[in-house]
Amino acid sequence: NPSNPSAWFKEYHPYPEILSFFSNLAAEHPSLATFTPSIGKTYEGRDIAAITISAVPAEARDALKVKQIWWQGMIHAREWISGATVQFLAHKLLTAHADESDPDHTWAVKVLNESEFTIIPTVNPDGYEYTWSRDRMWRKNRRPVTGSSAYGVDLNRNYPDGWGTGGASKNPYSEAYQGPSPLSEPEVKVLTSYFLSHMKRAVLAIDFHSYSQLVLRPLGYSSYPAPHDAKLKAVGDAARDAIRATSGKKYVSEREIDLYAASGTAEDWFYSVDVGKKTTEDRGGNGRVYGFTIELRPSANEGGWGGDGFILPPESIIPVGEEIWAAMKAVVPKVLDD
Ligand code: ING
Ligand code: ZN
Repeated sequence: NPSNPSAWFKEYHPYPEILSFFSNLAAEHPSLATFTPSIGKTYEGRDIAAITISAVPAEARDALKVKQIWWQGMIHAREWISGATVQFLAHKLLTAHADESDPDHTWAVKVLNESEFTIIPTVNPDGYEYTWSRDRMWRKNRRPVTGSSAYGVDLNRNYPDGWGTGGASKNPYSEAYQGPSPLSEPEVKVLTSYFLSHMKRAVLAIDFHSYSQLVLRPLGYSSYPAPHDAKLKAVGDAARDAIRATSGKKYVSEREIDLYAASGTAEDWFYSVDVGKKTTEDRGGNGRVYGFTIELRPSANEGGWGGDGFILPPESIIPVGEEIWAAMKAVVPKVLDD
């Protein structure tokens, strides 16, 4: 329950509880938040939800050219901290706005007067539910692959930009299976359609993952330098520095391809450079949506190779939330003022 955050953020929650959390959160802040219980359905028929937050009346946002920011969590089922973090961010944004004694009140008022946040709590609810019921280490969605007894496509390899150009697998059993074709997965189709129709003034989109403590910027599918790399780097470095100043945790800010090549990712789709034409496609009305992937705690060393890093103790939810909130306070004004 959002009105008792210290209890809520003490543990991770199954999908139906996350939906009620966001629904209740919006109900507690009716002048700022709108909860959309379903923007479309997953393979198994679950609803993918969204919450939109702004202090500008909805009907005035177009005329006022209010800039838009997108946060998504849980594209990968086992990365539970990514879901908890977007819950924390949404809750913090609303409570800071509502509470005049909150140290971030002035900041929240200013930012919500100028912009609109859309948050996708759980991109991959089928996979997430599966991590509760069957296999805590599941990553992909749960669609049975035609012509194979394998299940699941890596949704972060199924976006259309650069799809199938390496750093993704054609093997349906692989954890990084790209799917039979770009946008073959209902979840990716729902998310991209919604983004294209509702995010025409987007300036920033962040896909939260775990783990390794990284702030990754485009591109992932090509070493072609992003046309806005200087700006992207400044934004990513600001996130890194804010985290360090808040919790002391070291995150690395780098280009995705310098970590490893990956194609068909959300981050590249948000930014959307057509490498062949070396241009940025108009994805948000202004052609420069800054796309980022943030890999949360623990560090690669702490997480090790056995997958334990995905099992981040719930005591870390609030500290991670606070360091990422600090990162957002650094990053959001940078993209709004650009
Ligand atoms: N890591 C990301 C993955 O999808 C990543 C890393 C992000 C690669 C963005 C490419 C683009 O493989 C995790 N932990 O999922
Ligand atoms: Zn991931």
